Amino acid sequence: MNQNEQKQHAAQVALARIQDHMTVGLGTGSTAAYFIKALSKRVHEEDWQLTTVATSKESAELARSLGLRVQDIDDVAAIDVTVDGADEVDPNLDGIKGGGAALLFEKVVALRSKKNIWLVDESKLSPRLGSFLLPIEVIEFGAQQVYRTLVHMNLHPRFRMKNEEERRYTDSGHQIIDVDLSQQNDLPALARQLKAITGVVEHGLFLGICDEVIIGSQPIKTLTRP
Ligand code: ABF
Repeated sequence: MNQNEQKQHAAQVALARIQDHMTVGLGTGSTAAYFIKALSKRVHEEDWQLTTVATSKESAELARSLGLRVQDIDDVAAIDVTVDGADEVDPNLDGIKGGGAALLFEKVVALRSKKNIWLVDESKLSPRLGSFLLPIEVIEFGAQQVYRTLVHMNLHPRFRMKNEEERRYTDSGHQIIDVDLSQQNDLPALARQLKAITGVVEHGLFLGICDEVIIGSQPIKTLTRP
């Protein structure tokens, strides 16, 4: 199976985790998009009464275009399960997210969800996080100062660019700085150091958050948090 087939396969399997009347968090990225499409088909087939909370404008627009009910996170009592993609996952179900520049809303939704499921193709699996650059979301004011701090932390930062001239902005109007954590040995400590930098809003280290990874291989493989 190629990557897209694996993503679609994982999305289909994830449907088994969804029931009528649930509130479902919708991730961002191509794998999450496959899930949103599969979910909308199931909702219409079964006439489910189901609410969703999106992690980006992109996912909200896709879900609404497919007839799913999308509510603001502050308008739902709880989120039963959130289904999202990831950029890199290790055997402990820790991961790096934010390749799609949606890490802030993804982490807000994930931390308010009773269960978090990530859908991946086999290319996302790593014995140790660091193959994928770590995205850090920073406010625009003083972004260059944060960049300099990250240089001094030996993280080899680079601004996420939309094109040759323009920087990429998030749904919140923030910027993204991607850093290399391959030389870092204590990721929980790094996560704390990054959050302590004034101007850093959030980072893409999702540690101890994911409950189940569905790998869209044939046959399907799942990893669950012990
Ligand atoms: C999203 O899933 C992002 O955090 C991450 O970048 C993306 C993975 O993208 P894709 O599913 O397109 O491979 O949650």
